[in-house]
Amino acid sequence: MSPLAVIENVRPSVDCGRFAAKTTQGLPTEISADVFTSAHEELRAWATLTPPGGGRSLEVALRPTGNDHWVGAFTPGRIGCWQLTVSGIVDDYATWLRDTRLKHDDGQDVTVELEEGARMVESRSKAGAGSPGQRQSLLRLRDSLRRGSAAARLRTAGSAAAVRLVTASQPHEGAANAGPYPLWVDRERGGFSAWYEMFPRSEGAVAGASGTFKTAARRLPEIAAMGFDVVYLPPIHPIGESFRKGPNNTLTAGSDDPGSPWAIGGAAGGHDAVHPALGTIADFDAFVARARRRRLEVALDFAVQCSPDHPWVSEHPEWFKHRPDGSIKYAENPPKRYQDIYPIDFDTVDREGLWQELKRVMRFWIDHGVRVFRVDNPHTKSIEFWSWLIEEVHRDDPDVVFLAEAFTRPRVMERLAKVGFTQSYTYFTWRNTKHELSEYLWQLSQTEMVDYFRPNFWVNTPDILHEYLQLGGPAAFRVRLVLAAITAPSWGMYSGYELYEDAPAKEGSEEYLHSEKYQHRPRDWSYPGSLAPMVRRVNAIRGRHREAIALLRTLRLHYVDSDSVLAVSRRSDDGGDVLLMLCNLDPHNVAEASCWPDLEALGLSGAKGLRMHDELNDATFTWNTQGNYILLDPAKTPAHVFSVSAL
Ligand code: Z3D
Repeated sequence: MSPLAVIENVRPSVDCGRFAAKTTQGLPTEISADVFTSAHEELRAWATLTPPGGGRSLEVALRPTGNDHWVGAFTPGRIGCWQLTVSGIVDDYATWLRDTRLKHDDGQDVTVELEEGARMVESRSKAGAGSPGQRQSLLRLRDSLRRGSAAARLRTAGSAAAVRLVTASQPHEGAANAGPYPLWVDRERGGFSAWYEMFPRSEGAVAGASGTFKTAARRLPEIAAMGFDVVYLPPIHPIGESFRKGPNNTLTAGSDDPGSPWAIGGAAGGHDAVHPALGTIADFDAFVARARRRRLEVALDFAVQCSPDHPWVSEHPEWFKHRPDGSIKYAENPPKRYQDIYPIDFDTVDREGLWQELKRVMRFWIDHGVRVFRVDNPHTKSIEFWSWLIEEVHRDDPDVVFLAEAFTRPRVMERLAKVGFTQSYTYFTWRNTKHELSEYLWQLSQTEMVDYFRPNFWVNTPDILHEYLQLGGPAAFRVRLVLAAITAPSWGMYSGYELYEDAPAKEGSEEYLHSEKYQHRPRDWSYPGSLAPMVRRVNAIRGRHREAIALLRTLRLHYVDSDSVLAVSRRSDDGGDVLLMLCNLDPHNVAEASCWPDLEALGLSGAKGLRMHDELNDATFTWNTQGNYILLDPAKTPAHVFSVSAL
């Protein structure tokens, strides 16, 4: 009996298979494991992938890369939940062949060994694994292992045809198996997306009057032209009047103030209604249809909370926690206070009723063509609930994408990803130095997080205008644009960014002055110096290098002898497409530096020199394999985005 192989560290997997790992349709997915025995047997290892709903499994051979590590790859075609199993088996024939050759080369007599080989081949023919034809071939091989000189017999035994024949006939009974591990496959948008956030009520707003879905739709062609594929709308539902917030987060609103869209619910309805000022549900459908014609998907906000005027507050008082005096405490996300909304009690006695209603709401919007949801503050709600909801929705609609707006502790953000969120907001906004970015990119791409946590890098949000942007001028906006869009598979931008809006509510605040969260902000998009053309150029680079940008695990950092220049490469699985981005993170000063590209990391080990085509600035350079001089003037361009090839 051969020893049973040991299998460890199967990837992608999450917490030993407790949660599904993630990958994306059409994206080469690496499978790896450590497979070994205590002794020196030759092994074979392979992965079996069972598609969603059963059906024919795929078998992927794994190859050893040294140190008992085995690697293979497959490209999933179907979305949904696959099952991954890794198997390993002692390859008796290969072990026998290797040892017999060694003895023979050493001058030892191998007559008995050759007979052992012949018998092994014979027993394979009896095991009956193959076709009658294969059995015949095995018997012929057996006979030739008994004829001629030892050298000739060993040559026959080691021929490619013989090895293939005997390998195929090996029964799998003695194999060790690890798994199955669930592997969730999303459609492309789950793993590769460019988001644009806009408040529809601002587009076409005039003094005191809201913009509408109709006026907002006029903006869609420009959003599409910038190269975005998701247009995300903050809540579009009726807004409460009780405790409505006024401009600049004041606690009293004037009669013309529209209130925060996240204060959901009023006389006109709740989560399944549209704000009358925006139009009707038919107008919303038309907006979705117009977006689709531009290849834009509409993403809605899923914010589980209620204005005091929401119908649920009177219809389902048990869904809220009441204090001894009968009042309900407003919601918080310390230190932030949301005085205009009530939180929902996910542990209500009517948990079933509440959860089903929330699922119904989501289904309502799915039926209106919405397949992407940005989930508001999920970390202040029940993780169990999200796990349940996402599974329920994915059962019928595996194409629905969930973005978690969780800005909290790492473990909580990771858990939300594990229970099914497709993508997550990140700390990117607060990672501005070379050291911070290097560490963060390393963590997201080179640790096990890459198996389940898909970062979406936002350059700004209505809640986050980072000091870097407040103080850095247009150059800072260009820097963060390139960083987000080139280093992350998914990125996002909140409107106004292209106009370099940088005024904070007050010194030291990350909130915008005159924030659009509390008032209409119609904008003049025709501003001559707008960043829009550069956004378009950067998104176009993404479009030309989809796989390299979507594949986070091949991201690498490269050495540059300057603290203000970051060098990051992105690479397709087969190395056929390689990008190297160099970015001057200092928006105020010219950077002069030298870069030593890590050729092995680029998959270009043997190259004598490199052809560097800068797709951002349309220029071509020749690099050597040592230090290469670069100069980046933030007043002109903060970065090179090179498409790299060997000379
Ligand atoms: C954020 C939301 C907005 C305002 C608050 C207001 C609240 C409710 C927040 C709560 C979650 C999420 C959103 N981070 O904009 O806060 O900023 O002042 O009280 O109306 O809405 O939903 O991005």
